[in-house]
Amino acid sequence: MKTQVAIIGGGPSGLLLSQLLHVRGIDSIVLERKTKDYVLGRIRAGVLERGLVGLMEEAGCADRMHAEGFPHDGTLVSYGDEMFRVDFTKHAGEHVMIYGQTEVTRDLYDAREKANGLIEFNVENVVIHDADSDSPHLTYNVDGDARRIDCDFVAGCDGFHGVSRQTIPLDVRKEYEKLYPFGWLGILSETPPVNHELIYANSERGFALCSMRNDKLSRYYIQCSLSDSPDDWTDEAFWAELKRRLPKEQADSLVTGPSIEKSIAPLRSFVTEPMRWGRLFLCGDAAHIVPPTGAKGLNTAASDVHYLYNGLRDYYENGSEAGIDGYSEKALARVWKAERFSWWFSSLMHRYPDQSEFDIKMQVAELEFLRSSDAAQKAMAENYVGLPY
Ligand code: RFL
Ligand code: PHB
Repeated sequence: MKTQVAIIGGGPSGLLLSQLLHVRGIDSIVLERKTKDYVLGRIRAGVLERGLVGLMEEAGCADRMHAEGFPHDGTLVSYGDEMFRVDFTKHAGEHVMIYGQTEVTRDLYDAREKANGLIEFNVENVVIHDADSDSPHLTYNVDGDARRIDCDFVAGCDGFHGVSRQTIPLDVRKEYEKLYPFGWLGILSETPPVNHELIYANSERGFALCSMRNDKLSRYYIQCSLSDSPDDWTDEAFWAELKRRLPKEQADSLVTGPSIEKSIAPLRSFVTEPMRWGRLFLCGDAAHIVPPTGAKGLNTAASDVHYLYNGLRDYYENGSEAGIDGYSEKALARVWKAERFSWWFSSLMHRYPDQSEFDIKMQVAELEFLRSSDAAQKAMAENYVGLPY
């Protein structure tokens, strides 16, 4: 087979890129290791920046998001029984959109199918060949069948555990990583959210987050030990622990119910440089990971897609290589700012095993500064709604 852009990974980055290219008449094929149901079964992001909403609009996939999503103008931050609000509209002139990654992905799959876009599922052994030449190709297997795609460019949208990043030689690639000594235990439950906006809670028992997907579906997280397994946590134990970490008023009004999903995610900050090697371009989690505090993962994947899509457009429409040549530098400049924000917000909100009493005083002082300073709230709001592309 032959295509202009071969895309490895049928997660949100790969599908969004494929659909945006399609709108501009640029042909692509998406290769996905899992099934569509598996990809849609992963419960992940819930907060979308304006930039991602704009890309979904440009891709022609935003109707359901605008009908069913919930714009949020601010968020709540609590510590102990204290709570304050950071107003995004007032401080940054923008809101964020509450709409699950699952729904974004579903809308993109629907659009690709409607356009007869080719997505190969259950692919195995994807290998990228000659990425540093002008004519790269991919080989892979489906049901034991050996296949090949010749292409102009390869987009590595295959997440943290994919093959694309590993294809860049070690003497070219530099990786930066920070691991956090805790994880997030998350549950989804068919209960009304405790509050109409998100609550990020710093408590002496550890971090908690109250989020949602819609007015009947809640998403809650608590900081947990890395050695915990979801099976260690009954629903009752989860709800009891969450209540202990919220201000009393919120704990008292929390509606509990059976969980319909329960999982643990480790927290990691990770960046690989460069994000381009020859005709291979890394996008999204394939190139970087942020801890979820601040909801930057999917949104940073989207900004990569924006830069790559525009670079490829420039190449095919104007014959210019300037956009693709500048891709890695431009994408990384924004990636590092999202890394900083996620690291800062994680450091502010969690309990660390080796934290001293002094460290805890510093967290409280910073939370009180954030509560009382317009300048500090503006800095947080600007980052939370998303820095400009
Ligand atoms: P994905 O979603 O991992 O998709 C990559 C796809 O590539 C496939 N794949 C391969 N296909 C073919 N061949 C191979 N060799 C392959 N190897 C892998 C995989 O099966 C998969 O389908 O990466 P992508 O598209 O870059 O998207 C990134 C986002 O998924 C991620 O950044 C966010 O989910 C992070 N995240 C959040 N981001 C936000 O912006 N806002 C949030 O509120 C937010 N909350 C979260 C999150 C991530 C979480 N977890 C579990 C990590 C909450 C959680 C709990
Ligand atoms: C979510 O709803 O899953 C979510 C929201 C905000 C975050 C992380 C995750 O910072």
